[in-house]
Amino acid sequence: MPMNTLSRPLSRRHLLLAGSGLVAASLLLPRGLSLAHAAAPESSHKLTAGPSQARLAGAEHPETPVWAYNGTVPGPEIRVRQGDRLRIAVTNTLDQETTVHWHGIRTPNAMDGVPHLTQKPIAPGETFLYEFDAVDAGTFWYHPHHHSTEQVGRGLYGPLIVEEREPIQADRDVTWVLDDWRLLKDASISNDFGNFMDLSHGGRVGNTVTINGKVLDQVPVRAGERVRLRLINAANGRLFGLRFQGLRPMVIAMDGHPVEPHEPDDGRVVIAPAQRTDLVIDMTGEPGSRTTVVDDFYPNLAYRLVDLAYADALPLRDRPLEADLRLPDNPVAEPDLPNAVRHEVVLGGGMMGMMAGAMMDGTMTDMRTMMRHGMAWAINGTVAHGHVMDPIFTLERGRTCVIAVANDTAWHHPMHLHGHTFRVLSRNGQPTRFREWQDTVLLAPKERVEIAFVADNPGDWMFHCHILEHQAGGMLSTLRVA
Ligand SMILES: [Cu+2]
Repeated sequence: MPMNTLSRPLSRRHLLLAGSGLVAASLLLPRGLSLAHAAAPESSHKLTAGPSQARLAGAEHPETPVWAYNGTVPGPEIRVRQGDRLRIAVTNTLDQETTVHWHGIRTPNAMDGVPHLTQKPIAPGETFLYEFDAVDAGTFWYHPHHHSTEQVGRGLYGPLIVEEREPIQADRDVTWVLDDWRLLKDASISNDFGNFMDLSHGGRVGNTVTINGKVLDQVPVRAGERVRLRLINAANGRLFGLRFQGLRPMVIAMDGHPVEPHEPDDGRVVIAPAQRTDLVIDMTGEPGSRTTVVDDFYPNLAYRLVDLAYADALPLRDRPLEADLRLPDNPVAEPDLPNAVRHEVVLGGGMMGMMAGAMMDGTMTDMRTMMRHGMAWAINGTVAHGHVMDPIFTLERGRTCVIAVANDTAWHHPMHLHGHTFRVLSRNGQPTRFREWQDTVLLAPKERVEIAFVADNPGDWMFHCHILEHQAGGMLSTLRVA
């Protein structure tokens, strides 16, 4: 006899839900079947993309004309609690079309902000309402997915923080959005976006690095305090390798998702374009002292990013807090590896690569001709033009997929998958230590990486390099979940 679900004995899961109410219940429902419309607290926001001015480089330099959300770089920090329903009205006052992509958030496909693939771009003067549930807690960000090299490069981005229902203990929760800019002598932005040099090499790397839209000399800290520092790399092409001299930062989340708390390899926090890293740092220095944060990702180009300047006040505590650093898991489906379908993705092209040619607009095209058309990269032998294309493969909904990605180029590529969060299983055949959840995985030159995820979010999803010039130069693809 069929049983009414309400008459079933309560499972542990139901008991857990009973304690946390309907909001939590909506988190565990299959995607697309959300009760949250009725139950979740709503969080409404307005973003207006348009021209503005920002004092990026300090008082001794003129203001820089930028494109910004609500007039500021970065745009406003949107901060909600896990399970909230976000309603964000985006108005376009630029003189070109735009969209907004909610990077790392597992939204329904129609809310993913990919022009022509998931929505009609927002025309100048128009408003589009994005609406989705914040299913996962963590550090995310938002940015256009249309003409990204220029729109992101001129300052259109902002942080989106989803707080855990039970956050870890810290004295302060601080966000640093990192970016770099190519500024001319008058502090205006060099308008050589998408030039072929950047596009075929490492992307657009600037000459001015900002934290939250400003070149900073120092940030104030207090001896003895515990800071949760959320790093977001919003740069087009620059990778960061941060050393917090004299301190021992602990990585607690990658791309927003919890990871076994650990010290970064070699004490250096590497963060590629679009990636996020949450750190916990105990400020163990003396009152009145300073310590330096150095970025030495490019070894010959190491520089001082900023100083941490301790207040003269007595230490907040004698020794570091003993509170647990582990964040609660997000409701991401665990990959079923024994029954996974496997696919291979090969990244090719770029300068100093071996690629002879690739399929471009349906025709086999040699590298020289590709370059004449301003294209330089391929995924599985195909150069992508725009966002609408045949998927490189189709996944059955609910099935686990393992993708073996091989970087056949001489360059770094942070590869971003939309709509899903994956585990990074291995690098060059060696299992990863933390099987970290990510939405953007960095591949070093010639590196091979395996990722795994449950294809539980239906739609056509981008899988692309987040060095925005590589994306513009052809390094993007889609995969379909049907
Ligand atoms: Cu790339």
